Amino acid sequence: MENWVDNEFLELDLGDKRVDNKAKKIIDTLSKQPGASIPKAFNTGSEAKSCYEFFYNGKVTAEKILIPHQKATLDRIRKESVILIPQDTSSLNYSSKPSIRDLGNIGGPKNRGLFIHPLLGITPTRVNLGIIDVKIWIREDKEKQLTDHELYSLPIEEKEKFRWIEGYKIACQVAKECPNTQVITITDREGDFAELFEEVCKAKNLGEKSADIIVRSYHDRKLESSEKTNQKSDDEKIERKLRGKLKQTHSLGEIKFTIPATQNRPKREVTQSLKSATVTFKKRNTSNNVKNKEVTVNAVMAIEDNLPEGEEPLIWVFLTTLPINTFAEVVLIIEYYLARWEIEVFFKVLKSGCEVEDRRLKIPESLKPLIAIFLVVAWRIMYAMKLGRSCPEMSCETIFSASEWKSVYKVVNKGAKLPDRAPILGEFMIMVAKLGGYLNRKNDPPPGPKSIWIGINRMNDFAVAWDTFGNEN
Ligand SMILES: [Mn+2]
Repeated sequence: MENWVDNEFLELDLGDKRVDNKAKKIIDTLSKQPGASIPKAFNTGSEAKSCYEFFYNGKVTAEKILIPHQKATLDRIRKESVILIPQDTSSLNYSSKPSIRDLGNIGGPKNRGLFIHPLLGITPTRVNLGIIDVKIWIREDKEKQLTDHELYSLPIEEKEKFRWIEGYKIACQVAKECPNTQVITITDREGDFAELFEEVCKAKNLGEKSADIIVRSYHDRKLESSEKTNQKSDDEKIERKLRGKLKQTHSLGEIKFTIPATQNRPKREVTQSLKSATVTFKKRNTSNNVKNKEVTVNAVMAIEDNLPEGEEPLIWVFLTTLPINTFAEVVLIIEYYLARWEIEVFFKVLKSGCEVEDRRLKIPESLKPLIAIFLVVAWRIMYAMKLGRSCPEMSCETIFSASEWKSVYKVVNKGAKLPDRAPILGEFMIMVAKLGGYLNRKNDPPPGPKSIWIGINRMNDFAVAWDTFGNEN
């Protein structure tokens, strides 16, 4: 593969072939130097100017840029038997760029910026296959004028948290378009609200292929009681809440792991018992005529026993549509939830690696397509990094061009003769990471995204030099 951009953006359609080609050149250039400013990433002033014109022309949107990548992502997902779709919100802070107009509040009195809510496709072995969808929005200032009660009374479609429901619906769409793939969307505690579970139960009752879900629980919800008795003992009252009910179920087995030391506590060995139950939420009291639907879901608890004196027990609770009958099934739910971490890595690559908050296009309509490009660039960095680990035997030429691998090989190996064949990806990613400061000592963990994105930036300079000054074997 000489150039990944041509493949990934094969079906790009911005309404004019010349604009499409310009877009691909811009994506290619920015992906080679993810952290560089536009003037620095382009060789000449006129190229940089042409890049700005592209973003200011008013016809390029984030949606149109992402369509071909989303299609390519779905093609990658179709080959998997299970795909995890973490969704999460992050704010992009442009408070230090007063030249950007029309941004919105992002929390905190003076912070201005916008929000992104991406859905990623992650394999259970944690390879990021791409961006399934992203919502980019600016919080309207009128929201600040609503009272808390008015905000509470808005229909769910008008609340910002509706994005989680939209995300679930998109995951269901993926499930339909990938008939042989089990689709599981994952949210942190922000996804724990009744309307989302109502939507999930509705989709599950339709009998069509739909997405499964894992939500980290936030509320200790009241439950419908199964038997009606007149007298309530204390035990029954406990059982009517989610956590109480889970605590009273028998343990399916134990998991053990080590949590690292923090400033306030030493590192410790944790043993958690795993418990599970199927629960029905007590019907909500809703204002305005919202119909209250029955919600029955599976719940899982991992609870620490045998605590050292004075320690808070480590408890995780998850709500899910996945089966919870056996120890193995419950362990799998926890493992899937932990893979949600990849979306946090993604935000870090986007902000620290691509420096997306340092961009200063003057209007959001121009900033959004640039953000869309960096979403794909950030994915690309994670994809290359993880492919190096999960497919180490694959030739690095499937990802990198000849001038890229040859120049890096020469630099890292201090001018050694080039091999006849391109190195395998696992070895090559170590070379790229070494350019980014990775030391590769015996007990070092595998290289992380930071050494990879710095390495990719440097690799670009070497590849340009390779093409410019010629080379001898
Ligand atoms: Mn979150």
